[in-house]
Amino acid sequence: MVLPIITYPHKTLKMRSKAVKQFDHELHTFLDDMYETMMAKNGIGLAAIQVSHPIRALILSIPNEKGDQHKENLLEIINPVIHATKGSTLYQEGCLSVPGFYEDVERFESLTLRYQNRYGHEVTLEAHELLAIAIQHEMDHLEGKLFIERLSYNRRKKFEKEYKKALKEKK
Ligand code: QAP
Ligand code: CO
Repeated sequence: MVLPIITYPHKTLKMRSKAVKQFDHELHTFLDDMYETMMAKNGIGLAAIQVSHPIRALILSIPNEKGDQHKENLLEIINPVIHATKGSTLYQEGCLSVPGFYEDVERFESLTLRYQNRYGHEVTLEAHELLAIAIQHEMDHLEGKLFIERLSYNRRKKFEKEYKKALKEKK
């Protein structure tokens, strides 16, 4: 089932998400719905809060060299904690909850992540490049933070102006 995605400035996006405690059928169905939703909207990452569910779960489907997304490469990341970081990098980010706007954001270049999969099993992951960037973007959602909050004052103003204009034109 494709779920509705909430968009900025929806207040729910500012909520801090709660730890997942039950790795049951209900969670699995929800993760499947998140996947369907992300693919339907042409996303590479989605946090549960973006479909109004304030739990510490996110999914990532990073495209390969050809630009194809394969279900075998789907990551379902629950209760993640970053244990080490290295370097810094700039990448032009977007977000399904901030449609139509893209801007450079500074992130760690690589990181070590510990999380649980859909069965509650502990996983350790070394992430680099786009995967590392996407993890940081999605983990911000768990804290109620959007990438636009990481822009400089001037770029944030540019965003507010462009976004409001786009919202008006949609009506
Ligand atoms: C987060 O973002 C991300 O504005 C995932 O009209 C972004 O999937 C991680 C999207 C950049 C790493 C780098 C955005 C689709 C998708 C839009 C997305 C839009 C349609 C964003
Ligand atoms: Co996002």
